[in-house]
Amino acid sequence: MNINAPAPGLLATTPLPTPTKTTCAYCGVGCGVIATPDGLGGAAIAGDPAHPANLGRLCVKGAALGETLGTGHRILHPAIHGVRTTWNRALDAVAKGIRDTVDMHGPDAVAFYLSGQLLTEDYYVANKLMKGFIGSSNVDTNSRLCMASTVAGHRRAFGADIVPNCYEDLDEADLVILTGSNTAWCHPVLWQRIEQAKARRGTRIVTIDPRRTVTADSADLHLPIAPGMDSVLFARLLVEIAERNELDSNYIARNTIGFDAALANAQEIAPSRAEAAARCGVNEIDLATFIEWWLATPRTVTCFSQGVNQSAQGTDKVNAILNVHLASGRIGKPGAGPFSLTGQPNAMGGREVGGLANQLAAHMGFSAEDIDRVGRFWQAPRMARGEGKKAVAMFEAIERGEIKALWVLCTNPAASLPRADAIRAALRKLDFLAVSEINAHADSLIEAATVVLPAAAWGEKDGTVTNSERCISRQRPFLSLPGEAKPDWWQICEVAKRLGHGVAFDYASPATIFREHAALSAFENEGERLFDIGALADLADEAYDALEPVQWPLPRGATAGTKRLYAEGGFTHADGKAHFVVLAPPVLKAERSADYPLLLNTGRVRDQWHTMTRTGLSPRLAQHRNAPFVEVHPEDAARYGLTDGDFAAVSSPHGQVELRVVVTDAQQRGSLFAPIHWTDATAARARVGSLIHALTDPVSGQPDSKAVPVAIRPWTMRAQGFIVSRRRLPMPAWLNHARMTVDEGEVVSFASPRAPDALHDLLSNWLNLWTSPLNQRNPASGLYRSASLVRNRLEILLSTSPEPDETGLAWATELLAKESIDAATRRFILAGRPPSAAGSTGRQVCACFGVRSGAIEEAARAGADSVEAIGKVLKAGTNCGSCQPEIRKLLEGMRMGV
Ligand SMILES: Nc1nc2c(c(=O)[nH]1)N[C@H]1C(S)=C(S)[C@@H](COP(=O)(O)OP(=O)(O)OC[C@H]3O[C@@H](n4cnc5c(=O)[nH]c(N)nc54)[C@H](O)[C@@H]3O)O[C@H]1N2
Ligand SMILES: Nc1nc2c(c(=O)[nH]1)N[C@H]1C(S)=C(S)[C@@H](COP(=O)(O)OP(=O)(O)OC[C@H]3O[C@@H](n4cnc5c(=O)[nH]c(N)nc54)[C@H](O)[C@@H]3O)O[C@H]1N2
Ligand code: SF4
Ligand SMILES: [Mo]
Repeated sequence: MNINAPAPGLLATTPLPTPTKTTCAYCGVGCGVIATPDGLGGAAIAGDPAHPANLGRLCVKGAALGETLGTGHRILHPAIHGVRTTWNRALDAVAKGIRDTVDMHGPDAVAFYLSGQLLTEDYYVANKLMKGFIGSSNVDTNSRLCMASTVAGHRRAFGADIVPNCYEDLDEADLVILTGSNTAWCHPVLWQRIEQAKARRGTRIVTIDPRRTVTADSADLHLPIAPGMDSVLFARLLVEIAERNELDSNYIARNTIGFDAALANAQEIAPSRAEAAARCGVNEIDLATFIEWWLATPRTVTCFSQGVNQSAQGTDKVNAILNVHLASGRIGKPGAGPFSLTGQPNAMGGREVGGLANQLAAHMGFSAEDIDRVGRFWQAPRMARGEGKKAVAMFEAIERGEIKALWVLCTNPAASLPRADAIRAALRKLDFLAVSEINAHADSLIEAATVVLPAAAWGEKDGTVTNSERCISRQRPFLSLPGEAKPDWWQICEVAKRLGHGVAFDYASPATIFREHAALSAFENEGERLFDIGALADLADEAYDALEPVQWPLPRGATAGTKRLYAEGGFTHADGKAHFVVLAPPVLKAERSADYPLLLNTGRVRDQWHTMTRTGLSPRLAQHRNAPFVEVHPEDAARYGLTDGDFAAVSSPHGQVELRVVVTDAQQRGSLFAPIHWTDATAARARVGSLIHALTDPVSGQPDSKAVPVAIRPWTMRAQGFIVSRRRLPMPAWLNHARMTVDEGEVVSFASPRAPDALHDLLSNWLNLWTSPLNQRNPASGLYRSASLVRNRLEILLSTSPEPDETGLAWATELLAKESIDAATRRFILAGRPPSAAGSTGRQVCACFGVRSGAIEEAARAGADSVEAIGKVLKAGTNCGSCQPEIRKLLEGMRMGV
């Protein structure tokens, strides 16, 4: 790619002619994708059968990547204070913002906030600029909210941030423990591998999660652990491994230190099985089963994710898991090891370059020796001397006015950081804020920005990512850059040049950056640092372009990657040993109180990605869960006067949201669950980040976003309704609403404490529907309809009623596709009723083939009583397979008469 070529026209219509192999934009599984551009700015997407992560599989988000391309939502030009400008002026402004701040307040008044969705090359130059040339370590990343506890846990135990195992171990395990991981929804392709192992070799699955997730539903054993108590469970496991003489004493003696102290500590934490079970809130028999299975199964993999990391004692939770694997020598072996499931596509790459504030670069820290080595390698004039501020502390420093200039790339702290409302206010206090972003509707961060820089998106970006199993893969471009968008690495280098560092940032391409990154990993590295990809330091441009997925370490001279580490010891601590870690007493750091009697747990749904700036563009993905919600246990619902389908206000000392209530016994008593995806761009009063406390883990600095004390109360809505529209509508902020993309436009569902007639009047005014001849008011039934047609096609349809009208909504959405609306249909529009509602009832289960629960139930009643049979009749579940667990659950529910 010639980055200095004049910007192409507005539309990305000059595709490369051939199918391009690249890597999925989403999760840390890092699936290989083959994208075939259609010449119109879109592309057909298929799984890459040759990629070791997925062997051709894709989950529904990956399969729908083609629906998220296009440029309608993109930022196409740089802007200063909201006014379009040239790149030159924009970059000058960023350089000036940084320089002025450094001159007046010193380098620590400047910060970068990065993202695990940046490519390694972007990350490398940002980290180099800040830590070697601006002279501060205030570079942190959203990985602080995601993987920081794992990083800290790995470093405490192993001496380096190493994932010792690989995906093949999931195929080869006999017991897979999934703790704090909703794998079926968040790492679906790994889940498919685990399910296949189950079918092939009878692998048992244990889920440890306070909620009975879809993952837990498909497991052989579910331990519904009390929030935060994981360390008690794993401490008890350690004690029983020792008591039953199942320790790997050879491994412990040869390769570790600190076992006796760790065992004594575990005995203190979990002195008896009964006590451990009680503290964890699990049945003692289930705990016994879990322990027996562990003892009986050498091939055990423990996968962990955010239920472990996002905790006030997250690092201890990680080490509790690592302790038992070390004690039984189950590490780095085929089918056996602890396995951190990474969140973002390149969280690992960011960790490799040292993009966290408490690392320097390439797995080096802030020892005098490391600072000197990196300084010489970079020929850096102004090396940072110590750790910088971790994300939460960084934004607190912004609130206090200590950090005055900030550059945010590829993340949205105004939605995803704890205390999101306060973060918004703090961002407005900055003297200077630059935002590199792709989506023009990315909530309000953009409004606060001094300079907005249009970035290259997936499909245009060019570089590398590393997945959960240390596998480096290429992301290759297959679309040209739209408008004036430019890759993040280019933006950073251009600013560096303007700060006077032209020589150090004179990169012709991502390949040039990658070679330097690889060379740094090998620089004066005699094996002290396992992160060594020296073999890639001399890659020619063509070889970089053609780079096949490869797992590090890959030191100079190596011809093949490394699948597993540490089976024979060789740890990265100076003494070569793994260190058992003594844990602090496990307690809930923020308890329930009279004012805030419940704990809010937050996380993900199957078909959306974070703040929905990509997945929100796909009609297929919008169907699975189409509006924000809060899950409540039936007893809590009764206690707080909540009804399924009605609204509730959820509040903490930091904010309030109003969400639709889902009553379910999958939820634990005393806890709530709400998804993180909806922001002010896609909804109103639903940004759960505004409720989250700033409580962090003392070692990793990772916020606890899984157990936040909150209150809940009914929020009475007298009117409900929807707007079906051909184009994106501005919506009033006072109205509780949620948007979803549909094939020919969007649907906004809404609810309000106002009466239906009053609300309908306000909204028809807002939407200019007064003059339309299509107006129907029916005070007796409370049903109000207004529509406008343009050239006989439906433009906007507004429907207000006392109760939600799912059937009417599904039907109205289909009307958008109609070429013309005939007289009969107009009558139906006004009556608010389709001629027949067959086939379109219930929620969408299979996003690939648009199959709803109603159709599945109908087919099941007609005899299709297995997932396979449903697949045969309706095709549901036969493409990406992501919905198979839900189909199974639906069928089981029917069998049990639920
Ligand atoms: N569909 C989808 N997939 C994604 C993403 C997405 O946005 N959407 N994001 C990606 C990213 S960045 C990440 S980090 C991963 C996250 O992947 P996961 O960690 O699997 O997802 P979460 O839903 O955040 O949380 C996992 C589970 O932890 C449980 N949990 C809460 N508290 C505790 C506890 O104290 N102990 C235990 N054992 N469990 C607890 C929650 O109930 C939840 O079911 O997903 C990645 N994949
Ligand atoms: N309460 C609560 N909070 C959480 C979590 C939780 O479970 N609960 N999870 C945490 C976790 S694990 C994570 S990873 C974070 C995620 O939180 P964020 O990182 O804030 O979420 P994203 O929506 O992924 O933000 C990425 C932004 O970058 C833009 N973008 C996409 N591609 C590019 C690109 O190539 N270049 C540039 N410059 N911009 C791009 C997108 O449009 C989007 O606005 O949320 C964290 N916050
Ligand atoms: S599992 Fe799905 S979201 Fe994750 S990388 Fe693979 S296709 Fe993408
Ligand atoms: Mo994440």
